Amino acid sequence: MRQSHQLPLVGLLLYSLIPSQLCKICEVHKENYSCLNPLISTMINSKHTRGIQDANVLLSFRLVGIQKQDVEQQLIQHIKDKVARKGSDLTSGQLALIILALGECQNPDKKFIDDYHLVSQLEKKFQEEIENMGAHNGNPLTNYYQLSLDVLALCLFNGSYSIPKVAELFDPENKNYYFGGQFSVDTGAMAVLALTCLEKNVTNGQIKIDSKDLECINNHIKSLVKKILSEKKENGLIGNIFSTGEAMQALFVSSNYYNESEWDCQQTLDTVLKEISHGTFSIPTAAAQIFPALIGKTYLDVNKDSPCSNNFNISTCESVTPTDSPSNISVHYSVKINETYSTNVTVLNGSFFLDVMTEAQKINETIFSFTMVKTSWGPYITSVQGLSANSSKRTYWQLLSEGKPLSQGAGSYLVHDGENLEVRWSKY
Ligand code: CBY
Repeated sequence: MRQSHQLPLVGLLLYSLIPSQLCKICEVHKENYSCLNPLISTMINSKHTRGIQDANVLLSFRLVGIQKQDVEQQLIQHIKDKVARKGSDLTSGQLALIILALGECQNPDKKFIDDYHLVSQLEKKFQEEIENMGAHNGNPLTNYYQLSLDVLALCLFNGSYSIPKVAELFDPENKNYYFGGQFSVDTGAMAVLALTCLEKNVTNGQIKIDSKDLECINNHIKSLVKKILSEKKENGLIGNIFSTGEAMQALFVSSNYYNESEWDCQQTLDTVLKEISHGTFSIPTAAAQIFPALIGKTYLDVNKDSPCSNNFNISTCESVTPTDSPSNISVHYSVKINETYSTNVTVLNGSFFLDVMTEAQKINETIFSFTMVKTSWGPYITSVQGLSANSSKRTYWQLLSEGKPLSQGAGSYLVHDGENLEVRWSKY
């Protein structure tokens, strides 16, 4: 009895031996905020597709302090409608994002979180993820990126969850951090944010935790940070351009786990700014996910009790639409299961991967038929030739060009004349 009472104290003591958070944050200076205008335009002009992207955008608006009443009200309304219409169909991570977005800073939408019992719904969905792992060879219903979002939201909004279970699940060697053997920086970064939230709640006395679990969580963070840093590229990006924002957030909150010499934050920032000027963040979710880190914010700054800020004076810039010459291009398209089925497809210059798939389907409805669902990143291909992706079996349709996996989805990858495109039945 006495001993179990001492355990949390030992944990606290252990934690206090770790050097205090140095908070190494590099950020875009106020006078250069105009470099961020393309991101704001993408988010504002997002035409509000009523998808989960609205939650990503609202969270980003509130976290960085963009107050644009009309846009914000629309986003909030869409999110609320979505919860009311298909609350129980939402995936765990979607619900977690909605809680983070509606609950950030002092606003009247908190009542909605309570009225719809969103936090207890999330507790239930998180539990279902864990149960699915038990029944399906360690595979969650969704993925570890979403499980991390779940833990983060439960941690920030005082939900309940089992800490020893979280410590066990988030072991950095767990296969769910990897897709086809490749460490997923997005996933690792989100896990670092979630685990750091737990760690912070221990230090500020909000939760009590067994010293063994705390040590375990500290070790997980340390090892995940190492894996994230080992995905740093020569130009400073971490993973790829779309994971870099979240990796930056993870590195901001974990600066006592690595040396200053291990990461040149300014170089990363400069490369991201260059990509912004090239129009790389044309998807609202992409813009929303990169933005917080650029002004030194992280998802751990989500705080239901702090006043909402206003940092940006918005001059809505119209987005530039590239002028496409109306010429045709021709590409080679293949579907690979065991056999490979191929065809040549002619599409307009400026077409996306999805347009090629649609054209191929017109050529042969049986061989090239496909289905898709809308996600916050655009269309996700769920089946080809009637063969469906399945999370519990870790199967999916991978998109490739010249034999290399793409880092964009079917709705945003621009195809080129003479290119060899492929959708391949794969395991991750
Ligand atoms: N979000 C999620 O649940 C998604 C989490 C995520 C890690 C996500 C990337 C990162 C993020 N920031 O949102 C993710 N992708 C996952 C988990 C997955 C797997 C989805 C299945 C599951 N169990 O949930 C899976 C199958 C491994 C996967 N991604 C596949 C693909 C390919 C999709 C092809 C198709 N069938 O349509 C594709 C195109 C890779 C390929 N070459 O086949 C792909 N993903 C890409 C490119 C991406 C990036 C999108 C970038 C872009 N500009 O479009 C990504 C940001 C993301 C979305 N995937 Co996945 C990763 C990156 O490049 N940094 C939570 C929810 C609430 O929104």
